[in-house]
Amino acid sequence: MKIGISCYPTYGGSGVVATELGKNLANRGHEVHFISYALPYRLNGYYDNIFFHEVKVPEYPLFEYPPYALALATKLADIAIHERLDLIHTHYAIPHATSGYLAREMIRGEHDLKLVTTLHGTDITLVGADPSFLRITRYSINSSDAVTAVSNFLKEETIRTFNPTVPIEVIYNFIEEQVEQPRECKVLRKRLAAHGEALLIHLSNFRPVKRVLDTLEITRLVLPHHPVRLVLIGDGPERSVAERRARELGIENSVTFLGKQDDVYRLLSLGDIFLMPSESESFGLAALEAMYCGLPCVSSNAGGLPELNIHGETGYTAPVGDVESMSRHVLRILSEEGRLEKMSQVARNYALERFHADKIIPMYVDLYRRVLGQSL
Ligand code: GMT
Repeated sequence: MKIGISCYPTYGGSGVVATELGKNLANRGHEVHFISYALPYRLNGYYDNIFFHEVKVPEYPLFEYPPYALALATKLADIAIHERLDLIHTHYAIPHATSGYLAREMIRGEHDLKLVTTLHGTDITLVGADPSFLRITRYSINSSDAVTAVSNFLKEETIRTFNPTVPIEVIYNFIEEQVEQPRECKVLRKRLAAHGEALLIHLSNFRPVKRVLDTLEITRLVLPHHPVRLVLIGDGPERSVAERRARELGIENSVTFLGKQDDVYRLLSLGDIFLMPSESESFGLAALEAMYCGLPCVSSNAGGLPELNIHGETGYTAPVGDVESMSRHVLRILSEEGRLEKMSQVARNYALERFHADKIIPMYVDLYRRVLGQSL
């Protein structure tokens, strides 16, 4: 198949999923065209069967708000015709699904193009539900030839908020096995945890919804009972707030801010426990990647997280903001004989058994074939 993929190219779960999906499809012999305003950040290097098309929005003094959605729609239509694309798979409804819809309609009669939309989270729970976008998000969902959501939670939220007229299929996010095996980076671990302390890891885009400050509170509560270091990976609006809060709490010497990093699997593999105290999370891709690296996850029970982090097995969940319970869970994992090792193994096995790319990617391929009317 010839597949166009439109996504956000920046650090963020939806772009990561779209990029890994494209790489995987290309490996399976499909031709993949990424269409976005910049090269997706995990698309580093040369890949057979993958092509990138940059969307440019011309500058014009009248454009206080550059119309990216229109430039994207035009580019999608052009690429669909020139490359004879079978379908476009848009990730994150706003504006990608709308641009995909416009592209399909623009070339109707000239080229038959299908539109698949994957909903990722805040496009439904936050931005799409805003009155400024609600109607067009619903319209774009209903106009897609197929729609998927990354968790049951997100499917239910979509139905509740948009009452769509089309079915929403759940296709979970996935992990790709890495060449470098987890837990191989002993030297780097020694540098981060020079005194042999346990490493708590958090990875996010530091938006308020991630509740990064809770990771500091958890660390403060754990420190008197067990030596730990909190390693924060990523950057975003709450980074400087978190740096200040670490100093206010007097735990700055036990916290390391690494900023944005490319090699997240390597860094995750150094850790002992992953913290994800999010306010809202449709899935929690970073938690899945951490589980694959063998880290039990202490998370909130928001959104789709309990579909991934099984309380008492792959880690623990607690209500949003309940940092006392989360710190107790961290201590339990670190203090009880053999618990860290056991949970680490269960977390990794669960990630591999349930969310392995080899299991999930064929679901997308089947969906594409159904949409195209091809026999499976
Ligand atoms: O969580 C973010 O801030 C990024 C956002 C995105 O769209 O890039 O992530 C959403 O999609 C990810 C991939 O499907 C999910 O793993 C995240 O849970 C989801 N974020 C939220 O629902 C807040």
